[in-house]
Amino acid sequence: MARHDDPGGAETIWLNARLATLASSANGLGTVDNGALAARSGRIVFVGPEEEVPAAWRARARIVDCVGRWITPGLIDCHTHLVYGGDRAREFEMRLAGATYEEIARSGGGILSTVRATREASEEALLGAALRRLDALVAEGVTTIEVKSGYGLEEGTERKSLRVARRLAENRPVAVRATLLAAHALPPEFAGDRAAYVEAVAEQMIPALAAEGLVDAVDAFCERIAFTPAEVARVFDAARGLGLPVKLHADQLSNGGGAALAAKFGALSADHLEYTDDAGVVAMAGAGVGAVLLPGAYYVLRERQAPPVALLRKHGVPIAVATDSNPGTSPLTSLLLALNMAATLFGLTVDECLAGATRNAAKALGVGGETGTLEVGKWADLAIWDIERPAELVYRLGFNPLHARVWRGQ
Ligand code: DI6
Ligand code: FE
Repeated sequence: MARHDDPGGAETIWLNARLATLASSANGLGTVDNGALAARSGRIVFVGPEEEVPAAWRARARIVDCVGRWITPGLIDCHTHLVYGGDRAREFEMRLAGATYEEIARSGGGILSTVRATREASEEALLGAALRRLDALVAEGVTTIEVKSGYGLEEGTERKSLRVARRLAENRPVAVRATLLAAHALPPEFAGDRAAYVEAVAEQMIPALAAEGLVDAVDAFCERIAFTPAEVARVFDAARGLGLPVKLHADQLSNGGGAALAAKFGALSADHLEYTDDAGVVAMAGAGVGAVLLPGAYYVLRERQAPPVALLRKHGVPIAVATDSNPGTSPLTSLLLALNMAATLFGLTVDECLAGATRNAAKALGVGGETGTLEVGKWADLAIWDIERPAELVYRLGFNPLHARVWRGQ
């Protein structure tokens, strides 16, 4: 178990805790029954059995008695579209009346209706709406979140959305990874000229927004109703040329070869994957691409084909779970509910769900060296839970057992 004989000691020590470290070297959740965790300067400096905490540290640190509560890594929601204008409640009613998601999208609703609302909204209005959604996630112990643009589809609104993503981190104690998803849908101005939009994304938007420091990764939606593999490849070439990592909405509604495409570009993750086949999973495994499962969208769209969990396990692909929080297919702001859905609808185990919202989610964002497990050297991002056993985090619906959240040791 990780110990640390650092003479610098600790600022805060959490004692009398049960730990689920999620360390990859450990089995299962990496549990420690009579555990303690210590932090200094926002980093974990000790994690392990309580009796191994250096006595000299205890004398000087702030002590928090956890009274037997469980500590997990702070949760990570590694796939959200949190910044958008308006809502799609009317479309929800249309789908209840029988319209399909693809029909609504093809008739100018869907993503494009949110694009109109997002273009019209002020930056302040977008920030205010996104903060309300973020607060729901933070209240469940989320300490890192990914936020995609993709409801602007022109440079100004993509910039506005990414700026809001950055400002979320200034307004709340949470780490935000901002992802440019300009290749989310074809904007109406380019309806007759797909190639010109793809060129504008690759040649103008990615370089300009990256130069402004607004882009941590580039994403695309590879689908019949969105972009072809060749179009995505053009976008990814531009991103990789600037040294930006990529990720992909892959094989959500049909098998379009998205998983293999993500593998070809060494993507951080391929997300959704309902229709991914064996060859796609093998390609992901070979290229070290993580899987991000999004059961909220599967549930809302009443999909019938679950992602190939058995294949992902067989080939050792790390599985993450996220909310996909977005106004159309996953108006979900509970990562705990996403975990329950991943277990109930996709058959993930409790251990897989918890790894999926911590260690593997960090990997899917390229921040696995910094957060996602309780290990010495990582950020002291913690969730402290009023539960008797970790399965409670997955099994309940609509109940939040968070006792406290710690971000960077605070
Ligand atoms: N896949 C999704 O499920 C969302 N985006 C995507 O690429 C849907 C976004 C929306 O309908 O607004
Ligand atoms: Fe998405």
